[in-house]
Amino acid sequence: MRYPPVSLLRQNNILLIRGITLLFLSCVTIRISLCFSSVPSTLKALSVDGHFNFDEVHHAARDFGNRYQFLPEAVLHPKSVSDIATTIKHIWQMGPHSELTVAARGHGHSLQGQSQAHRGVVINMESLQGPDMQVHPGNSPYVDVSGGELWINILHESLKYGLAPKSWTDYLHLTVGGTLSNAGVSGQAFWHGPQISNVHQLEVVTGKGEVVTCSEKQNSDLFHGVLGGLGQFGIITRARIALEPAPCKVKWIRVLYTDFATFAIDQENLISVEKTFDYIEGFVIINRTGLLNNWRSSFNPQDPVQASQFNSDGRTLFCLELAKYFHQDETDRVNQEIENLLSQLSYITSTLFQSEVTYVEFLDRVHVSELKLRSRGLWEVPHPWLNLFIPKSKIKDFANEVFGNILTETSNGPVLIYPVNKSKWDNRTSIVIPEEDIFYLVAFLTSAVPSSSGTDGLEHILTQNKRILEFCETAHLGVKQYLPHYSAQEEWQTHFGPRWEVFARRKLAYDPLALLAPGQRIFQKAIITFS
Ligand code: ZME
Repeated sequence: MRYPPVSLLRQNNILLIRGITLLFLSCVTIRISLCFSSVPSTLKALSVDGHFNFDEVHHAARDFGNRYQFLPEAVLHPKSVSDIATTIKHIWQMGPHSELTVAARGHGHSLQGQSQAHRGVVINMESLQGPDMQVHPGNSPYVDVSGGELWINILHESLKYGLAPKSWTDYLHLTVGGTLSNAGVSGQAFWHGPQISNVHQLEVVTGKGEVVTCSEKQNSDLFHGVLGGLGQFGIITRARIALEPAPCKVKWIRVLYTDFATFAIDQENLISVEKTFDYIEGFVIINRTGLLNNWRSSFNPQDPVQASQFNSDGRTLFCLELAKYFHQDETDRVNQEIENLLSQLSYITSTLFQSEVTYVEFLDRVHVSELKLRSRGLWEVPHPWLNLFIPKSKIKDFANEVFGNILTETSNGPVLIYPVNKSKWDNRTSIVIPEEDIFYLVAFLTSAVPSSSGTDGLEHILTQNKRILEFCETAHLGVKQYLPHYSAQEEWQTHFGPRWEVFARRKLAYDPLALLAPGQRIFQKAIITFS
């Protein structure tokens, strides 16, 4: 490396801190008030449309991952964007003499405390009201939404106009700001790209408390930085999301393979041709039984005995999952197209399962699993999830080792595996992906379920995750983590590779005190105390 970027950043930080310190030293009264007033009272003095809560803060110390808990000092329930700007500007103006940091919390689905702020301020983004969701029909339709809006609500609102977003996550009870700070990947991503490739404009509150509208044309560096930016450059308060005409119904198809290479060839062909399915995913079946793994019944409750003829003999199976969208009056055409596409695949003939569901039923499918798991107390358990992007050229090596040697028993929760096209990802955004034109998303979505013996299997799952990561490392697979988590800045630099320089420059530009999203553990707020 030509120069150490961390020290560049630290140096710049110190320059900035010096400037601020001079300012404070010249203004004794401000300095005294900052030193001696407690954190809550300075926040209490702020005039906001919503409110701060200093007592009920425990929910904001938890997330879906259920593994890390850091209590914030306060939770802001903002009503307006200016509430967020006022709060951040206040903390920014306190300078490096306070340890206050700020985390935006959407629906709380981070996995390792990314939406938490230890002794800081958590902003409850779902409280943010702002202007109502506004659908704009026309030639290139879009919807303007709050950053705290859930995707499920956007679906229902846009459907009133016969429209819907193009690119999704598997689970829709997540906020717009949350998924756009990561990427937002599901079975549409091979064609439309991730959700961050389907946004026209953002409104962002930076780490200096400035409200900035940004797009490809306007403040484009901030726009690209924030997309996939892990919350490091600003809080997404509004977003303009691309829409398309929505289908009414979906043909939902699953077919099985015993040979991984055959499965992968079919997936790669399907994502590479022009006329193809609207949704392409896949998952691994490792000797499974039990509720979390009961894919057959969740797939088609009307037909509980489907595929029972097929005996896998304890072998690992690979399930290709496909969907084709259509309108009621297009049944003949869609059946013909599906038949054509399926005739080019090499799955085990007796394993074709088809069902027909509404578009909403299809998109909101994971919510069905959620309700089942909740009813059994299996939702609020630790989720030591591991998500990886793996270059196409290495996916066989990965599958052989991981599905052949490391994961030999059933896991609680799905293991997803499907390829996407890099051409649909914008390399100006902050997301880090492998170098190749096609790479796979592999997602180990494991739940640590308490057993009668009192253990929850968490340690075992963490050990397996570690073995998987260590294999990727030693075999030089060129893997990148999705929804990455690291504790040390050196590890983050390795994650970003040549993109670290841009990431660190953007941090200095938009959040120079490192107030935002401290739970990512990429940058640390420098705290200066008087001696
Ligand atoms: C905890 C749980 C996750 C139950 C079902 N899931 C999922 N199922 C299928 N695809 C998913 C998923 N979570 C993310 N993607």
